[in-house]
Amino acid sequence: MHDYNNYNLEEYLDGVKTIGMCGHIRPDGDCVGSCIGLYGYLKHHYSQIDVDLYLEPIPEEFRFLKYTDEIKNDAGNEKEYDLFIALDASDEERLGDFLPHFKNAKKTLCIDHHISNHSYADDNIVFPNASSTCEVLYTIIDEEKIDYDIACALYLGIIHDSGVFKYSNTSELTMKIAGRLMSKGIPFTEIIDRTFYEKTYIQNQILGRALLESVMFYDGKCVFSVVRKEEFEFYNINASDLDGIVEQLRLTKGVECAIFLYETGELEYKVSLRSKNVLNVSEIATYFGGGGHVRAAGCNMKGTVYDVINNISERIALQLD
Ligand SMILES: [Mn+2]
Repeated sequence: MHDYNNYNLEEYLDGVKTIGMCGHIRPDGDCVGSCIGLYGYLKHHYSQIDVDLYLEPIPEEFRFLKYTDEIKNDAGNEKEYDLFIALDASDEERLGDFLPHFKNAKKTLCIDHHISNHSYADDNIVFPNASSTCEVLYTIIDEEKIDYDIACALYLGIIHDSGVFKYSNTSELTMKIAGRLMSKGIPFTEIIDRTFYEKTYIQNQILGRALLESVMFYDGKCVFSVVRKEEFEFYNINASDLDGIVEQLRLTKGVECAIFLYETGELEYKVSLRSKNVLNVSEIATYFGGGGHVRAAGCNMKGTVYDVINNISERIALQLD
């Protein structure tokens, strides 16, 4: 079933006594799923190895996963791990506070699926065609050793990064793996509803507002919306409450590219880009110092909203015209 790689995690664990691991800053479903999946796998089947998992605080809805209360939110003292594993992080900077542990380690391994990943670790298992890091992880571990808890974590990551199996990164293999994970008896309906679709009342309100104030441009081929600092304060929300807005914008009929910005500082924005069929948004995000996937990418940009949209539009025009 592992038709795209021959890697085996086992090979990297030879003689290893201590492992540190982490995902990227602002952990999402695939980041948490892959980290918890691998952590559980190592804890369960390699009990002779000391493993520390570092992550920034994770969204509440992922806390049902086993082992989430063992996550270390603080980098703590300097340590020298035999092996440090970075998951779902396209570059070193995305390791945030935990980068020193990565740099200090005797050996490093990166497991990822971002097309913009430039192989920054000693060993890199990076498959841009995989739906998710969880999918890549599944293919390098021993299928029989995946228990219920690990299956829940991997399934969660796959559904989040594939948009519940609808994004173009979803393959036959993705579905086969999901099927195998389902065979472990996981509550898949609940995982999808509770972690992917469910929104709080406030999240629905901010989504509604972002849609109401969205602006179409480029003959209706593009749409953008923005959430400003004042709105963060007014609704008492944080960035994770904005998940799903850009996807709803992308679904607008006739739109090829959706752009969603939220203000992170004075004239500073976090930019999310989504495309439907032709536009390579990873190329655009990378141009502005970010990264991501062909149909979903992001970057940070400075200037007025007008400047930001203008600059992005120029890059879009280069591809579409
Ligand atoms: Mn991912």
